Amino acid sequence: MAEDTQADCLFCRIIAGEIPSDKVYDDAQVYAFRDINPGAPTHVLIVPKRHIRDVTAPEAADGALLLALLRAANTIAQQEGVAESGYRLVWNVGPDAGQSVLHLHLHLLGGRPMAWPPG
Ligand code: DGP
Repeated sequence: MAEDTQADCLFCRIIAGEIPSDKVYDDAQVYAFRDINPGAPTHVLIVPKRHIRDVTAPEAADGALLLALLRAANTIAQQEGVAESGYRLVWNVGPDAGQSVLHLHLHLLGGRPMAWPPG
């Protein structure tokens, strides 16, 4: 996956603190904040601090970072009180999925029952 912070990337600017966000988690590799347009009572975006464009070109070297995202998701689910009630982790990829930001991010949604398959 591509690296480096991109000055014109919305999520890179949020991670850098140039654009305000409602932080819910922060560690050396991962930053997470509330989605500006929540689709559920809990809707958190879990983002690698290193700029990675999307999930379409993973490399072996990214394995530890992908694990860090999942570990952060587990921690956030506990923090948000949805670990027991359940939650959904979503990667949107491409136009049909509605992907709008080209900086890898995992959605964590919970706090209400959710239909499957999604609409
Ligand atoms: P996706 O569609 O998977 O690319 O998700 C991008 C999400 O990012 C979308 O649910 C809305 C959210 N979003 C876009 N701009 C901002 C912003 O400036 N702040 C926050 N907190 N979320 C944003």
